[in-house]
Amino acid sequence: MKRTFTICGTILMAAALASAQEKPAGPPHDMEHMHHGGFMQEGMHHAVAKGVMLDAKVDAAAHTVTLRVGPLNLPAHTSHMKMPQPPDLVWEIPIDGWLLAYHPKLVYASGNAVPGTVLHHVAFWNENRPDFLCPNKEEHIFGAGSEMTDWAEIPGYGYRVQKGDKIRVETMMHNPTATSYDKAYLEVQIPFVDESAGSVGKLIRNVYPAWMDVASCGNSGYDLPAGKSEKTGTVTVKYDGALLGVGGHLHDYGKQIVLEDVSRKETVATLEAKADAEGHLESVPVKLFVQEGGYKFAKGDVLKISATYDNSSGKLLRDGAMGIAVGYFAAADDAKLAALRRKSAPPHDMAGMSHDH
Ligand SMILES: [Cu+2]
Repeated sequence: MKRTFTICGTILMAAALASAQEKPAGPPHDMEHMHHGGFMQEGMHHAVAKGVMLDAKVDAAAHTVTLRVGPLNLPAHTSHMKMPQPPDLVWEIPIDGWLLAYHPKLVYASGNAVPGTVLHHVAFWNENRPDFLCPNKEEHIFGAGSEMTDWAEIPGYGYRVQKGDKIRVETMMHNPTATSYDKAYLEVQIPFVDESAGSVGKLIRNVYPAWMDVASCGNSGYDLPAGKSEKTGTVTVKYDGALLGVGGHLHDYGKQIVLEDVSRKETVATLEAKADAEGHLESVPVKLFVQEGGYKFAKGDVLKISATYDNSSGKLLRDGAMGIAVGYFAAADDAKLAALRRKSAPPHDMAGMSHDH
């Protein structure tokens, strides 16, 4: 089936930050193309890596599932365009309950670590739910880039899942290093609560990932001009609720991401990126509002997102930038957000996403 976007992402929460990206995956009705998990970026197909599987191991006693994508063969000095990429893989949720956190790492079969820098991005999409801010997209429940952002648990909160939900796992690798890595695995550890185990014992409130993008509800990637630049976008909140925290996703040369509630004339967060001397992005901070019960949003509030860059490369970088504020949202009336669920995956020909790249 057609995959409408790919992500290069990372989120945040409690010392985690955010990152994400989605791109149109190809022309509409390009079923064959996507069925084989190919991506299309800048008009090129990625070759598909052979023999890459998704393995899910549930440790019922530890209430943790470990997902493993691999084996991945990663020759040195290979861009994400040249690297054969894993196909989209689907993890079928085995429980009714909540996912609490996401802990990504790269390892060999032996368990030895592989540097995170070979991960271009990984993204998890819930095919059974639309995004609550941008319903033309699927709900993007987890993302990480080379910084291997850890999505820590927020005590008292979790992401509601139902048995049989289909989580599409999109993985893109590259290897900018001089070392080849062979038979590596991407591992994501996910602590969960199983409702039927009868041991919930505490109230878990539902949270929803909120991706607030300078591209509004469109394709996240954009061309980065040389020198200083700023891009802004808006998105309208459709539900009363509270943002529990917010991080940001930028690419190299990114300086700052600002989230404002223009209806209230308030700045929600100003996040200053950290970068090295060459402008390579190192991190974007996370601002938490959990203590004060979250930053309140009202239905109808218009959020403005601004990303500033200073591209010192001296040239325009095609599709080189993204600017996304990423947070967790808790609705005042959870029933409304819970109801966004749908029985099956969308036709993947979703409005607004059919433009090609
Ligand atoms: Cu990105």
